[in-house]
Amino acid sequence: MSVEVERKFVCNADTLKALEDIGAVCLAQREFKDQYFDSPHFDLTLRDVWLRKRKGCWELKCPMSADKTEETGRDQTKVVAAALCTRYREITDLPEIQHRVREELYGDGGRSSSAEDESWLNEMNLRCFAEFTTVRRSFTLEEDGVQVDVDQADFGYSVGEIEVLIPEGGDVQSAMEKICRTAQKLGVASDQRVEGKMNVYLRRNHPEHYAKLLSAHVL
Ligand code: V4E
Repeated sequence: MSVEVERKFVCNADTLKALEDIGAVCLAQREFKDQYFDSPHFDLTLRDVWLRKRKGCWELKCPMSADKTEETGRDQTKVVAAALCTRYREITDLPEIQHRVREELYGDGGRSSSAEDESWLNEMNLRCFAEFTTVRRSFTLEEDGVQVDVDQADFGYSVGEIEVLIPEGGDVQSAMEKICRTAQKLGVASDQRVEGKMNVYLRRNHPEHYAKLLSAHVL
């Protein structure tokens, strides 16, 4: 299991040029469809748990709370950097995903089914509530392990992400510092939190649920 530490930024016409200027190398451009699933009462997303299918593979993102390795103290720069970075555990092993989802919904892990068999979705009353396609350009930077994605979603929203993947229990503080340095080099180090694709999608397509997620401080 890995932890994704990530900061979003606003993309504009200058973003690709700025990436080139700081020596970012384009790894790939690809297109993928995301389908997000939840129960009828949105029990997963209200707990900040995000179940999705991308290119035929299941992925679960669960929040990772700030831990004691993140020593922000009174250093205002670190406090802001920590507030702007999200940290989520990413689970891609299907039996583990099913176990976690069952735990979230029913408080018990239960049995798991095979990858081909999607009856578990019906069993847990999970339905697709969001579906959109993204064109993503991915860049890598010389700085160890920093990836920058520039996303264009098919509902007319574009956003950038600076991300570092670390192993579970890895150094979150150092990941956030790398992200911060990259944001500064790119000229996108605003102290405003930038909305992800899902925020915008939900505000437009599920305004009631969006309002609940805001009230629950998930978004
Ligand atoms: C974690 C999360 C959601 C699930 C989608 O996560 P996101 O990182 O936005 O996905 P994507 O496709 O852009 O990147 P990838 O997974 O390919 O790296 S939807 C909302 N959240 C929570 C969340 C939040 N509270 N604040 C911000 C800025 N982003 C996400």
